[in-house]
Amino acid sequence: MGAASIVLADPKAETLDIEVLRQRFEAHGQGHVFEFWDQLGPEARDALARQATRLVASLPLLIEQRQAAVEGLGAGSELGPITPGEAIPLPEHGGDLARVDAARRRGLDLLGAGRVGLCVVAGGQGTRLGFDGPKGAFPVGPVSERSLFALQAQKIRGLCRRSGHSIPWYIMTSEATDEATRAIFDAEACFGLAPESVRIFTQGMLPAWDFQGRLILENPHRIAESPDGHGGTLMALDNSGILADMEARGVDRLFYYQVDNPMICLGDPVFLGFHEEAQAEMSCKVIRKIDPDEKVGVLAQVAGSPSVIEYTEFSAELREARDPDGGLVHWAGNIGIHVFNLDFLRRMARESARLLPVHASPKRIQSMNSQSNLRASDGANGYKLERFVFDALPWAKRTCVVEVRATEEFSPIKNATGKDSPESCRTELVGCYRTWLEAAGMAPPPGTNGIEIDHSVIDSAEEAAEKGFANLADAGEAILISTRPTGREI
Ligand code: UD2
Repeated sequence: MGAASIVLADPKAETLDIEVLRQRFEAHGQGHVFEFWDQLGPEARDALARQATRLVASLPLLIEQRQAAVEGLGAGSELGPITPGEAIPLPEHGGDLARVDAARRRGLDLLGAGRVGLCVVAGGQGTRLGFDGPKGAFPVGPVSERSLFALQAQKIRGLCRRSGHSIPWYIMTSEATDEATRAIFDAEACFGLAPESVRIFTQGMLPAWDFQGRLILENPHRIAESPDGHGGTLMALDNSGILADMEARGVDRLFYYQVDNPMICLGDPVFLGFHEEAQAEMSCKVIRKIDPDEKVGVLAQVAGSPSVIEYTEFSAELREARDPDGGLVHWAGNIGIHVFNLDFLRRMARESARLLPVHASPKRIQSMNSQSNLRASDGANGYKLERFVFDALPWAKRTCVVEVRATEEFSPIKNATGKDSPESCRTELVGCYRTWLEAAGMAPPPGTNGIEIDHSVIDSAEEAAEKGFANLADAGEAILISTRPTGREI
């Protein structure tokens, strides 16, 4: 890639002169973004000049990366030799229980030393779910309808109690979700967490392009942009001062996860412990894929390095390949849960614009001439670009991949109905709570159609047993049972 010397524009930099901007955009075939300049008023001119100033330095790199992304669409097999990923297996797949115990102890030590922070990526717009608001506000509690954010905050309160530390929670938003997310955290008083340990920060944006490789004008004074993908976390953590905040707190491990999975084992000590044992810079949790069409990226060795290939970019031939036992050859599904070392985050923050590729997805983008450029096959009029955080994996000096059970840790809310929907997710949550209660000798009464457990009090079957409640009534608000008809099947 010939653009190693490119430095991203400083957002606080002075606005460049319009003639300088015009020349530099024209030099890259993008002069059309100033087509309406003469008709714009002072405010609109200022807005466009500021946006153009922010984008200009990264234009050559983006043009190069966009081209590579478009050429690479659906071309997973051209990445280099692809072999199955290597992971620390679950005990039922040959893993060693004693090693799991040792990892758990190591992870608990890290948590107990206050060295772990949590980062949730919550900048996505949840288009498939069709929810009007940040996905973190989606009501998921099977009885109380508490939100994804509220449920995660309970888990964090439990984690803080067990580790004896106030664990920082970093929440990444995008332009689309920032204001509403901040309002929710204000209204909910940070869900009972210490406000100084909750930090909301915002990811960057990337410009959208038409099929001819031209920037799209959303209106006469704005170039269309969209959130830069969760790969943008790496830059945003630094730009927003979160890395400095981690350092100031003595936090040097970041547990990263996606907002939409209420089954997440937050701050999982076993995962943290395996990461430490491997002296890894970045780690990744995977589940065993059963169905080749499951919408999770695949962890594989690409040209000898651990990498995730997104499901949209993995060829059908590789996706469906089976081993002699009938299992999928590429079985390791990425569930978007990582641990990062602070040093690695610092390195990647500086380099990620160059080192992480962009991925292009055809989309309908608001455009001044969107009607004339619509593609008949899918109604798209251009590409949105994103960077993916898992593309940092090959740049880590050491990595660690750990297999976990989908039934215990993974039930994301993605779609309005069917698989990975609110209904399927609540059903799995209730199933999980029921197991915990039964293991603790507190079987829910007949007719129960909703169970909910306060994770700040009980966060596992073991903890349910340890509490020693004589019966469900003893647990008070910590265990909610519903026998009311809810109109939902659970
Ligand atoms: C993601 C993974 C997929 C698998 C799956 C598991 C990608 C590209 N693919 O698929 O491999 O792990 O999740 O659930 O991630 N987000 C932002 N900013 C953005 C874009 C997304 O914060 O600009 C967040 C979003 O809020 C969510 C997470 O990233 O928490 C994943 O985004 P998604 O739900 O669009 O990803 P999906 O389901 O295509």
